[in-house]
Amino acid sequence: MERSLVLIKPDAMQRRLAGAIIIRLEQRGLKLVAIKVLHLDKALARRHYAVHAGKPFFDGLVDYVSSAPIIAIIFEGESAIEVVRETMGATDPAKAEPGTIRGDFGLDIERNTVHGSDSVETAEEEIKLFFSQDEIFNYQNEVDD
Ligand code: IDP
Ligand code: MG
Repeated sequence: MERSLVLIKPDAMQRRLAGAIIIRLEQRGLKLVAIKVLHLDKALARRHYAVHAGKPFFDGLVDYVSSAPIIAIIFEGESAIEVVRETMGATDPAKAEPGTIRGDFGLDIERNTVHGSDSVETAEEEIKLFFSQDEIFNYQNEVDD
């Protein structure tokens, strides 16, 4: 079973889209196993996006994701990483398919509403940045059977 770290980014929180986004991911069959509201400080924002350090958009991205509270969620399920990425759509909302979260709600390539892990390895690292073990829940959904 895979896990993906999802962030509901400041632009979505500002527009009260958190519920609409969570519903879409639950409806794909993903199980919510951890969730919290937090205000990222710049140090954590830089660590989370470390792979983009040095790119022209890095400083702006760090300012944006630390500008207001966000929600961090762990979704679990079969192929959770791919399912989340498909449901989010392309990075640039203008290129994302209609019906995807970013296609429907994204504002621009930076303020694109959600984050989802891009591989099993990055998911593990990202989950450790945001959650301790006792904040992550193991439980069965009856529909799983
Ligand atoms: P992803 O979120 O689809 O994995 P990445 O390329 O990993 O996309 O970029 C991380 C985040 O950085 C994006 O979600 C977006 O918020 C921001 N970003 C990516 N490319 C640009 C850009 O060209 N200008 C401004 N912000 C960008
Ligand atoms: Mg990425």
